[in-house]
Amino acid sequence: MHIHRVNGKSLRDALERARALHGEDALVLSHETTTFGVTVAIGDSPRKVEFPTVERDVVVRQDPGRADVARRLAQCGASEDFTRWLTSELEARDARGIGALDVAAELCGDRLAIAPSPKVGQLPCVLAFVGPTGVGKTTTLAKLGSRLVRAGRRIALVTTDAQRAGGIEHLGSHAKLLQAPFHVARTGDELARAVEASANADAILVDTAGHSPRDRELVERLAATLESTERRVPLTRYLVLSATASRAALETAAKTFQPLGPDALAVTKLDETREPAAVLELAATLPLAVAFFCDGQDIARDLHRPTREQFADLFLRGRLA
Ligand SMILES: Nc1nc2c(ncn2[C@@H]2O[C@H](COP(=O)(O)OP(=O)(O)O)[C@@H](O)[C@H]2O)c(=O)[nH]1
Ligand SMILES: [Mg+2]
Repeated sequence: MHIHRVNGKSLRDALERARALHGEDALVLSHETTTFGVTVAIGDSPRKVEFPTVERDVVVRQDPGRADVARRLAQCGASEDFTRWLTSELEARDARGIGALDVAAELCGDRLAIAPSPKVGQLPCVLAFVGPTGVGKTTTLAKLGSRLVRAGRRIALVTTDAQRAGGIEHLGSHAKLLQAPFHVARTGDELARAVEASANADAILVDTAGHSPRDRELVERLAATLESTERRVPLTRYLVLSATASRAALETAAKTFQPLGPDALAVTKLDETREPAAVLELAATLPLAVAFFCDGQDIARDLHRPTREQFADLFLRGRLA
């Protein structure tokens, strides 16, 4: 693409001269006010672009760099509020042209709070995974278990998901693969006993049954169970949410599991969507830091500690780089 600069007394004047000189297909890249008037930067582009008029086109006001950011946000399913916030921040920073994307990435990255790594210390720490059904609680637990084992940690696995058919077997099969002790805890007392029996483990990973928003009672019971465990040993509650869930479902889940007092978020299924903005925006607004990003079913590979760059990539490219 060739870039040409065209001057005019005003923006309208510069645009009209640019159109006369370079035709209807020319792309307006940026404009700036100088002491002599207005200069517009024009690119010869093979693409057919609508030539913006001064009165109506946001592209002129925003510049193509900002328009590109807005288009990327729309593609990843960002809300109007978020898009408005980000583009107004770009405007406030006078970020334009090819620089706009870099500034947008920085602004998105700044919205991520990163939870600390699981504190594996002197006492066995308990790491519990809670959340709606089918979001990937058991899988994420197994991924973290696999990572801890590879780091030379001793782990024990406990499931409280004993009512549902297959709940025990699912975690049990992971325990077998990881060669880790495995306990089933149907009550708070049984969970306490499982924790006591795992005194020589560095980390005790606790799986829970998924709850629907209507299961308030079950959530409260689970909250009480985890609370009684926390009185004995350090406990971290990970709220697991799927990137494929709708904005409404995510908000409901956050509300439903709020009484459990989650400490951090694990975001799963980032490989299954190109529109992860709903879960990202929720992560950016909840007072909860993100502990893990998951992007696949491979237990040994698809668990990542989040970075600001990844968070920005998800907003601006729809996927982990
Ligand atoms: N593509 C993909 N699938 C996942 C991911 N995490 C979990 N799953 C799959 O989602 C399904 C439900 O996972 P599961 O761990 O049983 O969910 P739970 O009901 O919350 O325990 C299984 O088929 C998992 O393999 C992920 O990050 N990406
Ligand atoms: Mg499960």
